[in-house]
Amino acid sequence: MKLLSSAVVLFLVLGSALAYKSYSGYQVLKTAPLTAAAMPYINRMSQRFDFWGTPGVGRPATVMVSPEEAPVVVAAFNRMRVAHEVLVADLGPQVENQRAEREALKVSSPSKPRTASYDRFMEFVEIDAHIHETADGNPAIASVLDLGFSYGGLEFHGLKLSNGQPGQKAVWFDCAIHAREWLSTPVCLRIIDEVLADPALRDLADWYIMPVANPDGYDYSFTDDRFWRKTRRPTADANCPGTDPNRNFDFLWDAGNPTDYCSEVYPGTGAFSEPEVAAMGNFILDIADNLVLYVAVHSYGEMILYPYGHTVEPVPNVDQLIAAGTASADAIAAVAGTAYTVENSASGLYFTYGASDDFAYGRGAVEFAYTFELSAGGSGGFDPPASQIQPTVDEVWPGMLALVEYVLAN
Ligand code: 0X9
Ligand code: ZN
Repeated sequence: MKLLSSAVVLFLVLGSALAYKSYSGYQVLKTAPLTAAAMPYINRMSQRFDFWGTPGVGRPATVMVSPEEAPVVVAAFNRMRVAHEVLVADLGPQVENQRAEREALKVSSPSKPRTASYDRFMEFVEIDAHIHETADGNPAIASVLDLGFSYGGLEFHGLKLSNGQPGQKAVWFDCAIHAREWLSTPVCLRIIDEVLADPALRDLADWYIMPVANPDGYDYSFTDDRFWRKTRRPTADANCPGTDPNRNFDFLWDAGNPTDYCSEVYPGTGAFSEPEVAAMGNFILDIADNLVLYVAVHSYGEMILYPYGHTVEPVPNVDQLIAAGTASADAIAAVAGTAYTVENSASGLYFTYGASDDFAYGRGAVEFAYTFELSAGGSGGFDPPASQIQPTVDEVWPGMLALVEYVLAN
């Protein structure tokens, strides 16, 4: 009997290790700071290859390549005179080590967390339980935002924190719409902790917070593939499921997106084709009258990006957007010196269509809309160690607070 159960345990451990995508032989290439002349080319390349972070003029770009892609990308960079170097020669060991570390830290009963954890990355099921417990334990303040179900049948939940006064202005934060950007979720969890603890914050505004805006993708990045970005709904190409939710919003959806199903920025078959994006977008429109601030938390780049992503033409309240963004960046820098830049999403000549911030601003008429790109970490950027969570939330929360205070005072 003992032998049998050991065999079962061994099978399960090996099974889960085998199921996890191996990045053995994958590389991360880093370019020299990009020139404006290189940007049209980088824009096109980014539709086919997995660029990490937001490429921009004057900044190096990083791109992850499989063993098959590496020679193609290297040859293309050489032909286009884009200087580059190998940043990570083999992603495999790091991905595997971090997975093993997570297994070791795993809690025995993930559906029962009392508090948010900042010493490890929480799984979807834990976060969902945490959201429910928070609402159940604080019925006068907290309620579950029920946005239905993800394509894969996970409950699509956020939290509303409010003093209950009707007609209050509202602020919105969503995290992990890109599955692999794990550092973002703890930022949302920290906002929840702070607003729960401080009635004055609830007197400022109603707070809408979605810690995991892409449940299927987030869960899949824990169980199967560390660098999964998109949703999980199948496409017409059986080899390439998933849509980039941040290209699927109903704002300029079809203006310039790729049609390649395998692209990391594949925008879906139509605006709001993804159930999660439709639910979130429609909810934002429902509360848009009261919503004064929309924030999407992503990684990485240490940037506070404001609309629009499809043009470098300044929007009407650009000065206010910059002033509020700068107040936030200053508050972040005051903690540990991390320098976030405040930029127009397209200022690096990296153009996007159908993104959530532009939707909130352009369709929802939410006056202040931003994407925060947090710090990079780990091998090349997208797999920060758990030890980076606490310093990140410690410096970003004051930035979020300064932003909210600025927006509500202006
Ligand atoms: O490209 C994106 O969706 C975001 N960068 S990421 O590396 N996290 O994928 C940036 C979105 C910024 N907003 C717009 N471009 N509208
Ligand atoms: Zn992102």
